[in-house]
Amino acid sequence: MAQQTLEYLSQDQVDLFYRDGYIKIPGFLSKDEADSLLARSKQLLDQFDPENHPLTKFTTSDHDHVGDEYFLESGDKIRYFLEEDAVGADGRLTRDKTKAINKIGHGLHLLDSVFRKVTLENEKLRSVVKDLRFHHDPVALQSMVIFKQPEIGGAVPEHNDSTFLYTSPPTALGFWIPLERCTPSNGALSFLPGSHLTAPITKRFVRLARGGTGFESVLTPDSPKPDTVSERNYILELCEPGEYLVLIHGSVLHKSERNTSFRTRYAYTFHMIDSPPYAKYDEKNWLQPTQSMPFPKVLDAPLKDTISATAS
Ligand SMILES: O=C(O)CCC(=O)C(=O)O
Repeated sequence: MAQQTLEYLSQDQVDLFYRDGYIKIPGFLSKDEADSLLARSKQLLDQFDPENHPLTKFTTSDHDHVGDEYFLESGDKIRYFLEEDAVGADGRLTRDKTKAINKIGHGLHLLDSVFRKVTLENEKLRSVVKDLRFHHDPVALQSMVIFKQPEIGGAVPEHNDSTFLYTSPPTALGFWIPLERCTPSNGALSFLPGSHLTAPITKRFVRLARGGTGFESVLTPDSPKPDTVSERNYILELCEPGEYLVLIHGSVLHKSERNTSFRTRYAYTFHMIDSPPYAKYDEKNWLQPTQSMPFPKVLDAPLKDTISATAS
């Protein structure tokens, strides 16, 4: 492929992304933009009405996932998901509502003007997408604020995003923006660099025919052997609010630990996938586009040459 003219990223940044499977882009948001996302996140928390909530819990662990309608139909809505430890045996919140929410999702990028501006109405973001050439014709399919509440903010176990947003071939790409300081004790993200090249997608998160959700194997006899590396040299990425936009390859392994501190750790994240004919997104995925709200395209026109989302 001929060397392209880059609009925002440097060639070193693009190369680093494809080498490590993630990259931190410094200074992507202005302080005002980061502050407005944080302020809007707090407003949304204040608007939460616990009395009219099914008290849904969310976890990315390997156990059967929450599969209720409140979760499954949240793609084109702004819905609130609670920390597991924030609900008592009596089904009532064990703490103030603003300290009980694990995340808000999954249609912020479409429905909320503050998040929409940073996600879909952002020329800089389009330039990053074009420079990366990970997708031909990307769509933004989900967005969320992740809260990591003090003392109870649950760990997000090791995973890759293409397991949860599966296309054939895998094309998920994550965008993650810290809205508050991320420290070793409040659940900063950590990554296994290069794992997108060695750890195949082995399973996908699906809607089950009997209702609810679960995991299904995507291994075939031709699949590369699962990663057998026993030593996991995870890199912990500490950061200040709004300091970075982190781009996360859909196959790179990453995780975050429980928030054991007294401080919150808010982050805004959204994901893109490629669209047909470059990638197939099927009806097994938990998140489904609706007629009134299809997944929005990110670029005005598809890109011709891509480096490839499917390098792993
Ligand atoms: O924000 C976090 O702690 C986890 C985020 C993450 O793993 C993801 O968005 O895939």
